[in-house]
Parts: sequence; C-alpha cells; structure tokens
Amino acid sequence: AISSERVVEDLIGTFSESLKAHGFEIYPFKVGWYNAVLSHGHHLPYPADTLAVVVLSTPAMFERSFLPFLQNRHCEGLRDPIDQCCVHTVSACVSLCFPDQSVDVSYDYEMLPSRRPKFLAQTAAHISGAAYYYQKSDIHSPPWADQKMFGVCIHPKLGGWFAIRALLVFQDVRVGADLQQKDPPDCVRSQEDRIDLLERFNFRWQDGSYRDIVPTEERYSDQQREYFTTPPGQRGELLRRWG
Ligand code: GSH
Repeated sequence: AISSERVVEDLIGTFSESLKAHGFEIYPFKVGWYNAVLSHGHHLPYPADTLAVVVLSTPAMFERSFLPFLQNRHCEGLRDPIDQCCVHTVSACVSLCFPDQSVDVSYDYEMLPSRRPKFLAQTAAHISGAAYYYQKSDIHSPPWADQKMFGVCIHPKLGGWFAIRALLVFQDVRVGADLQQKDPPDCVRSQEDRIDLLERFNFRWQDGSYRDIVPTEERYSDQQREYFTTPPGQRGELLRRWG
C-alpha cells in the first residue's frame, strides 16, 4: 500500500512549492491531532482523520508577495493590506492547485460569531510540527505568580521571524492511521531560556528580541521591520514615502 505520507505529499507538494515561491510555508496535520488538545468549544467540526494544513508567512513574504501586491493596487485607502495580501496569495494558490477539491480556508484574523478566533493558530503550528508553542505551563516553577503570560511559537529555522496566517481543511480528504504526528522541534530547551523567552515576548514584545531566541536562517529586512513596528494607522504614510 502507498503510505499516507506519500498520499499527502502527492496532494500538497505542488501547492507547497507555489506558496513557498511567495514566501509561505505549509505543514499538514490531521484534524484529530488538533482537536485532541483542545476543549470541545474549540474543535474543528470535521472528522478526526480529515486532512488540514497550517500556513505560515516567512520573512520572504514581504518582498515576494506584499510589496508586489501593493504595486498592483492603489494602496490609498486599502484596509488591512497584510491580511488582504495573504488572502489574495493563499486563495490564488488554492484555486490553482485544487480546482476540484472542497477546501475550507480560515485566516488568523477571522472571528466566529461567538467572537472566538476561527482557529487557534499557535496550537495548529505546534501540533503540525511547524513551531513549538511555549507556554507558562512549559515552565516548572514560573516566577510570575498569578500573572497572565501569553505563550509564543518558536520555529526551528526562523525563530520568531514568521507569522501564522491560515488554516486549510480538505473536507473530502481522509488520511490513513499510518500518518505519523511529528513533535515540533523543542529549540528552547532550558528553563532559564524559556523564562527569558516569555519575558521578552510579554514585557518587551515591541523590541522583537524574542524572535532571536534561537539562531535563525532568515529574518525580516530592515524595511519589513520598519513596516511592522509602525502602528497600522501610520503605515499608509510609510507606504507613500516608499512610493
Ligand atoms: N490588519 C493589518 C493588515 O492587514 O495590514 C495589520 C496586520 C499585521 O500587522 N499583522 C501582524 C503581523 O503580521 C500580526 S499577525 N506581524 C508580523 C509579525 O509579527 O511577525
């Protein structure tokens, strides 16, 4: 029999290549892996063996997709240009690669009527093996008492220089039991480093230093950093200046 690994690779290989050319990465998983770690209210409403993928933007997204996307439009008055660029790119690749499949696409910024996010992006990144989701619960004696600390995903090659953009569910594709779930690389292993990571992310998020908690192969260009550190309301001005 052909392995499920092969079946998945044959189905999504070309899609993965075309998104990669635009600065995105994808990681496949089974809906059951995601649902297994969440309470019922957060479950994705599909059978456990349904194929899904999580889509990340890498540093190259900005130069390969975003700047060209802006050039083809009047950016004047364009709302949520980053989100729109992700929708534009992901949906174009989905239509091209899966003309005959039912693919449900959810984006990270979308909310349900209950005001819950449509999917928990960091959980999807973790269970798919893309990026380890470090949380307060990963620390044995957290030094912050009852303070709420947000968790953060760290990618083995990109550190924190990426974002989780979308989740796709292939409604009609069932994956065999032989598909192995891979743990995400645990690249921030020591307790001290995990504490340092969560403190950087929660207390000094703006300086972006949490993103360099591991050595990275790629990071955001100066232009991209300037864009993301500018408040969204002032980015239109920045784009005009860049002309
Ligand atoms: N909704 C606005 C847009 O679509 O232009 C803002 C988008 C935005 O700045 N998103 C952040 C982002 O992409 C949060 S996901 N940051 C990149 C990063 O933090 O790596």
